[in-house]
Amino acid sequence: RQWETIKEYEDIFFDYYDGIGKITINREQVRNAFRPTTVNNISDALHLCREDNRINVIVLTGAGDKAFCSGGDQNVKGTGGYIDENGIPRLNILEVQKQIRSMPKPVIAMVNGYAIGGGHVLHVVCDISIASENAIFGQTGPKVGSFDAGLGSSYLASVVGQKKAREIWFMCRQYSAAEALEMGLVNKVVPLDQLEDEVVAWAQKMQEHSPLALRMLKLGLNAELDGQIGLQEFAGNATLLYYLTEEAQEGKHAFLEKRKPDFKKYPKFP
Ligand code: 2NE
Repeated sequence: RQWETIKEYEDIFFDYYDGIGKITINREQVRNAFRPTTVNNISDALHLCREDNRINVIVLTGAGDKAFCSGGDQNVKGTGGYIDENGIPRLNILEVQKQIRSMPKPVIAMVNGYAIGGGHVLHVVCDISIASENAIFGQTGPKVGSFDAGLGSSYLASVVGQKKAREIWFMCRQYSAAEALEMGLVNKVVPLDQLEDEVVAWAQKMQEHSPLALRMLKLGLNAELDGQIGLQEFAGNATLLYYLTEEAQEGKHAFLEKRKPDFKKYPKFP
């Protein structure tokens, strides 16, 4: 499979193949932990994925065969967050979580090893998680002086249920891929050497389907959980669909032509 580089970054690879934009965290020496540079790189690549018409599905993964992502890089954790090159503490991984959630295209986590701490949250917020048999899942926050009580807890509870979400956070245990599948935390588990083939097959299947339908479904599934912000995202997309109608065009034309709009001629559906 010939992946083509979309853009070069310091901490990630960003590649394209057959409608898929693949973001790979490339910090194997720290089990693909993220530092502020990594987060900025992912955020920029996600922005490009949103804008690029060739890209229909996004895949997020980690380099090598040991880790998807081990969360925040503890080497640069300071007072108030993870310290960037200017000495400013940041928690901007939360922005990346929001970008994934509001991305109007499916995002698949290709979990190729440890998904731990903030790395676990990253796969949780993706739409689909496909894991290799060696993948290991878990939160460590309360053990290392951190927590994600946002999507990392509330959305996790929507995925695996309240009791299990509390267990995952309170006990800080590690779970095998088989256990993750059992609790509905991942969609499928395959041998590591088949992981990318499986993910590409899922991405190709999704691309056979209507992108607008997938987009509205994702937003609807989010909206139920996201309160007024979920409604805002959903309504924004309803506006997009409305703007595609002649009825909406009539309002604009009437204004520009300084006449009364005639909305009566458009069909009303029961
Ligand atoms: C991931 C895990 C379980 C892997 O274990 P293992 O035995 O396969 O590898 P090892 O030896 O622990 O790690 C290999 C190298 O990677 C570094 C290690 O320090 C080690 O370095 P060397 O000794 O070879 O020099 N490494 C691994 N994870 C790192 C990390 N996150 N930061 C910096 N260096 C790391 C095991 O390594 C592990 O448990 N890692 C720590 C997981 C963790 O606690 N992550 C932070 C959670 S908090 C968070 O992510 C967060 C949040 O809660 C809220 C907002 C934002 C972030």
